[in-house]
Amino acid sequence: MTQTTGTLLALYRTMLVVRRTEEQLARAHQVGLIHGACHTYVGEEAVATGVCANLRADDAVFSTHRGHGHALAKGVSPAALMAELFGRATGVSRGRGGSMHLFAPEVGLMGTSGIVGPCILQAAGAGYSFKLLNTDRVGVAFFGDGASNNGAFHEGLNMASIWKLPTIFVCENNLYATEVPISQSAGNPNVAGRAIAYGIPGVQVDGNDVLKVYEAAREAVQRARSGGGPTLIECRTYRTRAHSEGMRDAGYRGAEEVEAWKARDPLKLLAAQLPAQDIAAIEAEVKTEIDAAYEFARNSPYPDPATATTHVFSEK
Ligand SMILES: Cc1ncc(C[n+]2csc(CCOP(=O)(O)OP(=O)(O)O)c2C)c(N)n1
Ligand SMILES: [Mg+2]
Repeated sequence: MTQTTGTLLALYRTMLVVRRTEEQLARAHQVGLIHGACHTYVGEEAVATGVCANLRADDAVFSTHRGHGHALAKGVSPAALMAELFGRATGVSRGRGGSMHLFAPEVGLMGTSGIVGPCILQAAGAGYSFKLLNTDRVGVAFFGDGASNNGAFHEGLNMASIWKLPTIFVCENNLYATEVPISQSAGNPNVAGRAIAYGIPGVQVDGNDVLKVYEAAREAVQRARSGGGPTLIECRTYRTRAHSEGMRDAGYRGAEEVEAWKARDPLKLLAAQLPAQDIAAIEAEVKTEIDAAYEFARNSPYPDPATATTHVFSEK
């Protein structure tokens, strides 16, 4: 299906917001503004962008340790994301969560998590709830190739299958779990092919081609909303920075492999199909937005120590 130039430009803009935000976060990590781990999504932007472009704010996304791109594509602002990583009161989780505890129910971001795997079950649970409530909302899990070897994958896909849940399982297969290649960790590295075992549709797409992701997600979302049950989408992609900022990025993959994937950068691939002046205008707009987000985050206050025990328990 051919998409309009407007759709392509909107997809490009979202990918660029994710890219520029991550680059700014990486610099901020280097100068000590971010405490704790910071797993960037550089190179994988097409996945969150292509999937979330098909979602509404009342659809629920459950994410991972590498969740900044999911948060941004689902509607969290770069300013609220950066402030959160800087530990500021204006952050999306009021500065208390950091990179791996981003939570914005108002836009359907139901949490990033440092625990690899449970997001698969949470998305199945959301699908179960949406079905019981008789809505057409969908639950989406983003997870890595590493998570696909976790027990949660089996339980989540099986339950979603037997109960025909409106859940979409998006595996971001970037070929490595930290430094372990999927060829060494999976008896069957064809993740999409495992869908057969659960009796659900499974599709493998080029995860660096945002249009391929967009179209696969569109079909899956339509199926889920209309009562057709879950889908597994495997997106073949690659992270071009280290597993986490500050970690070494050598010894487990070669420079030629990284360069080959950089040549298939998702932004470059889409830009090649769009007018250069439109791309330049989006670049300028996004630069202004990210610069302002950084200033906002850097100048925001830390939470008041007197409030350290608020938001710990539910307050009626
Ligand atoms: C249950 C659990 N086991 C192990 C870890 C340690 N760990 C953190 S990230 C990671 C790799 C995850 O790989 P993958 O799912 O492919 O995601 P990617 O980092 O490639 O995006 C591991 C093993 C963890 N956080 N949680
Ligand atoms: Mg991985």
